[in-house]
Amino acid sequence: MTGIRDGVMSVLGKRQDLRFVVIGAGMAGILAGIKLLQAGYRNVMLYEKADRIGGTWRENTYPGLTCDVPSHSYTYSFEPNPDWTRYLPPGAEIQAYFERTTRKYGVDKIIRFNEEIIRCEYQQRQWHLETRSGIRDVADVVVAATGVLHVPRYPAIDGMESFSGDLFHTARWDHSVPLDGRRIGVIGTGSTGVQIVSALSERMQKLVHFQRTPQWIMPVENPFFSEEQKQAFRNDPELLKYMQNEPEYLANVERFNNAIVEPDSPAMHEIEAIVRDNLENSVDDPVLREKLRPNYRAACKRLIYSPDFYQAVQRPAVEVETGAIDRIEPKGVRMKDGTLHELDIIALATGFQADQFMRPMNVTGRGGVQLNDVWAARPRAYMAISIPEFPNLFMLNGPNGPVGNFSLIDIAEHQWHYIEQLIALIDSGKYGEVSASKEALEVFDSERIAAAKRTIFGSGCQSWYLDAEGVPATWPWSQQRFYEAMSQPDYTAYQLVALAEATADSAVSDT
Ligand code: N01
Repeated sequence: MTGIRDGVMSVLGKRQDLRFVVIGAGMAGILAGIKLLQAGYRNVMLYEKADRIGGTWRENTYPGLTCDVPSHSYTYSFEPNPDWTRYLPPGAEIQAYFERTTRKYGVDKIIRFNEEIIRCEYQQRQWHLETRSGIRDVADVVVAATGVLHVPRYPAIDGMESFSGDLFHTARWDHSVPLDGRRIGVIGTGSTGVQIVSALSERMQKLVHFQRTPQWIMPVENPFFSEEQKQAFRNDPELLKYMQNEPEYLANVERFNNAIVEPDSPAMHEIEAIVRDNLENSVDDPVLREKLRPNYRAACKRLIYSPDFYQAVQRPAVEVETGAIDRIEPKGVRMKDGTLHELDIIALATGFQADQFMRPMNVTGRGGVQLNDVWAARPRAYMAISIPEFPNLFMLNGPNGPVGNFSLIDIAEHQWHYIEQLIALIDSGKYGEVSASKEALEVFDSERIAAAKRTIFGSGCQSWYLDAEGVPATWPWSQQRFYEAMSQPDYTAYQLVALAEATADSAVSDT
């Protein structure tokens, strides 16, 4: 189908009047804004529900917040940063990096803050959008960059409202609440809970870590970059480029990805041996060690990288509570065995509803099709990017894309490379509507599901990677296959409606 591509490339730029709306000003939305401006489009608007950019890095500010991807790899490929202070970037530095980059590329001038899109409806060949405050907009192309983990999941524990201290979800950390020398309970042992416990274990008078399921912990070092090193990065762009694409890190990511899709590979057995040794060698007390030992395979849940979690849980002020929670009472957390943990603060590190994506936005596609109906069983999209009957709407970090211990920035950049080729079809003036065909999605999704069940994520544990039917909601093939898939769309998988035809149809529906 290169004919389609060649044909449209020759007339590129014909429709520079195209109106783009990008939903969300987190990492992916900012990327879309930068790329659209760089491509020469001037009619671009980003809508952001909050009062600042940053997405997950704006919302999460809990103590210890750190990205587990090395700093220099957690950057846009076109915007290296010589000033990272540590091997693993602290959340506040990532937020500052995105704010700086947004300004540098002029994206800050095209964002409307405090405007949550609540309705997005396809009518007469365009998307009609409405924000919560009542602003209306019309776009030719919508890029949904709404993020994956943005709706906090609150646990169903009785009595939460009765607690007399401070209780909040970790993505809503209340910084007005003093911490030092007080008693805190942290419920949850995902990446978030582990980072918080590690950060607070020496500050609290008492810290109870409520662990429903233990986690495998991958050891990692997190050294500071010296002033000399940062100066060298500033002086030498080649060195900085090297750091961004550090061969050892890239090889590790590739090995890790291959291990995920081949759970019985030597690479996966190697990962298992490392985390097992970490547990055996780091935790002295045999009773605590057994409490911390998972009964499922490493990397089945998202693998946790931590330099100091095992040290933290062995500090005198820390207690790992593995019993079942009965309820929350005014004074603290009551266990099923009757024990009461008296606390001043309870932090709910209980994760996110990972299947929401654009929702709760009300999205209506061609012919009145409702996204909520299409996604009733599970969110699906061809290549994680396009949904049949939702033309000219493309997703960054959409459902069933790659998730794991690697940079989502890299994923979003590859996805953008793919999306811009779809936009070129619309921009050419030849095609009025571009969306994946139903047949292509069916084939893609059935192959994806079959492969996903064979990944390590499907090896028998509970995690946010699993969809409502227990199938890993991820890209289940190699990283290489993802890069190849994103290099150029297979246009035969798309329903392409000629502009003339789409316009005629909309004229009919107008009458
Ligand atoms: O959430 P999670 P998270 N009673 O869903 C427990 C990214 N991230 O916020 O395992 C008791 O992983 C639940 O227990 P169980 C990263 O992608 C990245 O920690 O279901 N416990 C689990 O322990 C990560 O994977 C970084 O039995 C309850 C925990 O809450 C994703 O965010 C840093 C419970 C939830 O774990 C989500 O991580 C931080 C209940 N009723 C986050 N309900 C980086 O470093 C739930 N739990 C890049």
